[in-house]
Amino acid sequence: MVRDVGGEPTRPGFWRIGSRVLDLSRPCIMGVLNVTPDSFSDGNRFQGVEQAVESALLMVEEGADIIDVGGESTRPFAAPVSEDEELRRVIPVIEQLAERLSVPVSIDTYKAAVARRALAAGAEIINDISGLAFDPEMAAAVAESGAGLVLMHTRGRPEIMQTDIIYDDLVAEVIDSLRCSLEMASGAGVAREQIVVDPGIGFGKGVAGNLEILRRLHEFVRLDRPILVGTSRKSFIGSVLNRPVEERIFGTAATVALALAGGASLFRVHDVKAMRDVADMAHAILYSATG
Ligand code: PT1
Repeated sequence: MVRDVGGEPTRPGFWRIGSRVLDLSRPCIMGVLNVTPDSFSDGNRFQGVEQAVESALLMVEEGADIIDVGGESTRPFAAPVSEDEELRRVIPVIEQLAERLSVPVSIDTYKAAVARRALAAGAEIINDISGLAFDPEMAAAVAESGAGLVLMHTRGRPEIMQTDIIYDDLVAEVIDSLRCSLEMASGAGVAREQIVVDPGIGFGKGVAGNLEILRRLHEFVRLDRPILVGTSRKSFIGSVLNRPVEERIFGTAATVALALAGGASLFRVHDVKAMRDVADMAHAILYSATG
């Protein structure tokens, strides 16, 4: 069911991903699968692939609708990895997941060459944290494949994005920048139905900025695309609650429930089982038929 929230435009109810259509009338959970060397216990690359696949299968069992595979950390101050190393990390995992999962696989990359190889290996969604800004080939790679596309806002690359977190009007600037990314996508021939937008929580924003985006999330509904948010275990939650990363699950739950109330349809999370329930419960309160 889709209905108006506080007089805002009706939320888009689906997402076209290649030959599939994802139903967004219920909350969509994107499970995070990091395939960086620190994510898995020591051992050879084959063991790493097996562990990654097992953890993806578990997330699907727990209610994930999408598995997001990332081979390069984009958290603040993270150093970039080479294209070859990123490919060595993600391609064997994507090949296995495409074979063994029924849900779509997404590739978290801003490099067009990685995106192309991931799509050939069976990925169906490109999650570009730069909103098409870092690689001029990316828009074409998406257009020619028909893949789903996540356009996220960041200000600058992960190494430097926290060095300038001052904005005149943060929400207006992030919305303008996403509008510009949407235009780049359209210009390259990507259909609007292929695209979801993401304000980029923790990317070139301070604690107050992240909170403001979540408080004013309903304003992003004006972009007329489904909204994805990635708040899971992030440092702004740690700052508010004074909790280390392994104790941010309840803080994350609050962000998921309130982002859903603000119009978000998709949630990129680590704790799939918990956030599946949080999102479904918040959704029932807001959208189930009245008794
Ligand atoms: C996100 C996201 C992402 N986040 C999308 N993709 C990360 N579409 C990776 C911290 O402050 O929100 N949306 N891919 C992870 N990035 C961060 C950023 C991790 C900040 C941690 C922090 O702790």
